[in-house]
Parts: sequence; C-alpha cells; structure tokens
Amino acid sequence: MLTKKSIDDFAVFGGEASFDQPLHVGRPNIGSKERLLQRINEVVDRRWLTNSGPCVEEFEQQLRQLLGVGHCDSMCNATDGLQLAMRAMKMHGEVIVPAFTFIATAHAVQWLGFTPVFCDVDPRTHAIDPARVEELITPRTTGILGVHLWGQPCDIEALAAIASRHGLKLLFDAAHAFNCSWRGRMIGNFGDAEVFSFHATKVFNTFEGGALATNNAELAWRVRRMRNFGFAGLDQTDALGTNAKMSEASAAMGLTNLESLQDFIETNQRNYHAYRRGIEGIPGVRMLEYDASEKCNYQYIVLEVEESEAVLSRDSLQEILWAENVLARRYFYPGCHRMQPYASTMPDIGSRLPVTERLARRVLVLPTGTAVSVEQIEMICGILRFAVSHGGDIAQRLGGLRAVPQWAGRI
Ligand code: T4K
Repeated sequence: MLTKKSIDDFAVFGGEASFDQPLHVGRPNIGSKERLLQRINEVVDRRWLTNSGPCVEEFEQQLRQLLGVGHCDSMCNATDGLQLAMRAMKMHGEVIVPAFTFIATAHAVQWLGFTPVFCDVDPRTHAIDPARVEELITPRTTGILGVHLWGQPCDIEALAAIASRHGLKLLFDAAHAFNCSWRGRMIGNFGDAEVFSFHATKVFNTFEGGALATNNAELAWRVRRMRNFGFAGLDQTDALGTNAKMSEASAAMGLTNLESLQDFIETNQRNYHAYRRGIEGIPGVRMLEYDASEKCNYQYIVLEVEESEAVLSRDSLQEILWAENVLARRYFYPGCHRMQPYASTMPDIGSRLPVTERLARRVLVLPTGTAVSVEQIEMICGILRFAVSHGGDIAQRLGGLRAVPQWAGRI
C-alpha cells in the first residue's frame, strides 16, 4: 500500500524510502540451492572442472532438446559466442547491427576488427527495422546481426529475405530470448545461428555463460573447435581458436536452473500482468506488451515515458524511483552510437537513427523476476501513478533542486 499523501513524502524530497532494500533489475533467479551444491560437490569429487565435462555435455543435450535444434554449444558468455559465430561464419567488413541494444552487440563486431553499421529500430517492437537494413547494404557488407530485444523476435522473415537476396550471413543476438518462440518454433532455430546469454541478470543463468544454437552441422563443428583454441585432436589445431568454454560449475548451475525455468517464467508472467494492471491508465506511461500467442520469458518490464503527457521526463521518474530504492534502468541509453568508440568515429550518425534516439530518451526498465513480489509491484506502480498525478509540481521542485548550487548546503 502506498503511504505517500503528498509530494513531500517522496524520498527524493526527504521522505522515507518505500523499500528498505534495493529492488534491482536483473536480480538472479536461482533454482534449488541443495541440487546446485550437490552437483558442485560431484564436480569437485570428479576433479573434472572444465573442457567438456559431464555437466556441460548433459546441459548441452538438454538445451538441444528444449530448443528442438540440431546443435547447441555452451559458451563462457554471449559476447564471446557472438564473436565466435561471426568468425566461424566468415563475416568481415561491415556488419549491420541495431543501434538500440546492449553495447555488447556492437562491441562484438568491432572487437573482431569489423565495422558495425548502426541501423534504426522499429518504434513498436524496438527491434532492428528491416526497411532500414536494406538502405545500409554496401559492397563491404557481409552480414546482419539482429537482436531479439526484450525477448521479442525480430522480423525474422523480412531479415532472412534480405540476407538471401544480398548473399549475406544472418546472425541473431538472442541474449534476451531464451525460451521464446517465433511462429511456434523456438528461438535458436533461425538465421545461420543464434546466440543466447546466460548471464546472472538473464531469466535463466549459469552465473556467466551463453550458448550458440544452429541447425548447420558444419558451422557448429567449426564453432566447437574455435571455442577450444582450435584444437582438432590432442596436439594439433586446425584453425585460429580462443577459449570460450563453459566451466562445469556454470553447467551445474545451468542444469539446476533448467529444473526451475518454468517457475521463473511463471513468476515473470505473474509480475508482468501485475505491472500491466498497475500501469494501465497512467498518462504518458506505456508498457511494452508481449505477444501472448508465442512462448515468451517476460524477463523485461519495459516502459516508454512520453514527457509531454506525463509532465515528468523518464529521467525524473527514474530519479524518484531510485530515491525509493527501486533501481529502474535506462536500458539502452544513450544508444550504442553515442558510446565510445563509436561516438568519436561516427559523431553525426544520430540524425539517421531517430527512433533509437527517441527510445533512448523514453525507455525505463523496471525490476521483475523471483526477487520481486506482486505487493512490491503494486507499490512501484502506486509510486509512478502518484508521481505522474502530481507531475507539474514535482517537475518544478526537481528543477529547483537541480538549480541549487552544489555549495549551497555548506554555507
Ligand atoms: N546482447 C544483448 C542484447 C545483451 O543484453 C547482452 C547482455 C549481451 C549481448 C552480452 O551477454 P553476456 O556477454 O553478458 O553473456 C547487464 C549484464 O551484465 C549484461 O549481461 C546484460 N546484457 C545487460 C542487459 O545487463 P549491466 O551493465 O546493466 O549490469 P549491472 O552490473 O549493472 O547489473 C544489473 C543489475 O543486476 C544491477 O542492479 C545489479 C543486479 N545484479 C547483477 C548481478 C551481476 C544482481 O543483483 N546480481 C548479480 O549477480 O549489464
């Protein structure tokens, strides 16, 4: 129950915070601690800690089954998985990526010495806009790297058609899309390959980790070798490789969390509906809706704030929430193109990325997952509703707070 009666009660103005502990976006979901510790015990007893041990083998087999895909190879994280995929697919030159994504997508391309070419996104889904992709293709383009942002599949059909028309490779960054589907088929089966993240903050985690899924046997074979320094036998490498292997401890976490995956998703779904009820009708605040006819992990609660209607900006709402101990995040502000090294090498690119620029100003992501209860969500929504209903006064006071010089309290 929201106890705030006037705007003086907001923590940002000196009132008591609504939560005594911080609520994080991306608090890890963790399955049975007993099962995990039992598995770790077995790992230690076996003295087989990494390099395709039995936990990794079993984990990969379960992933293949869950996704209905031919090959699914674990990785130490998704960033390395993306790099391995691009190298194994023989991409080079320019790779088209959305500008509105986590920076890892762009950095993976740049790290390989290729050029990420930033593409604008669809204002409705926030995913790479196929209509814009085609305009960016040059003779140097070798691939498209789409991102299933927030777990919503890209326009896979349109991207596949463009890739095939221009002879380009098609890779998907599926970091957010584990256990999601497109037209009834699991993500992991599309493009030349798809890469998942199992980072601690994802719906399903292996501490750090990821996986590359593909139905291309030859590509999978190349990736598996590259993942282990390029070894083709005990004493020989047959190509340049790196170390992108998952450890047995991470796979033990993966096996344990797979047993609870459906519980995590049900909790996320419950939270999503609680947020929908709580956000509905707040002027200027819109929540991203997932397609109920597809499998979805509901891991991200994504708001868009229209300042002219809410009277408060997204940043003001974030400031209010943080003071209340709700650590809402401005993912993916300010857009990859405005982060280094890209901001220096392509300083004027923002003008052709209007949707990215707009979303980077408007999007706010709220806490969910097994660490957040429905009561807490109702409280968060209550804070937002109360703040927006006093938007004018709050904006004025926040403006006043910022106008006070740093030294003012000290004299
Ligand atoms: N592609 C996309 C589209 C991605 O979103 C990501 C990763 C990648 C590729 C690359 O995947 P990996 O190589 O990581 O497998 C976090 C994650 O570090 C990052 O993995 C994730 N995307 C991104 C969306 O979120 P930050 O910079 O926001 O992390 P941080 O440290 O601020 O943590 C977020 C919140 O989670 C904090 O409030 C604290 C909380 N937290 C975090 C950790 C690690 C916990 O409560 N416990 C924890 O153990 O990037």
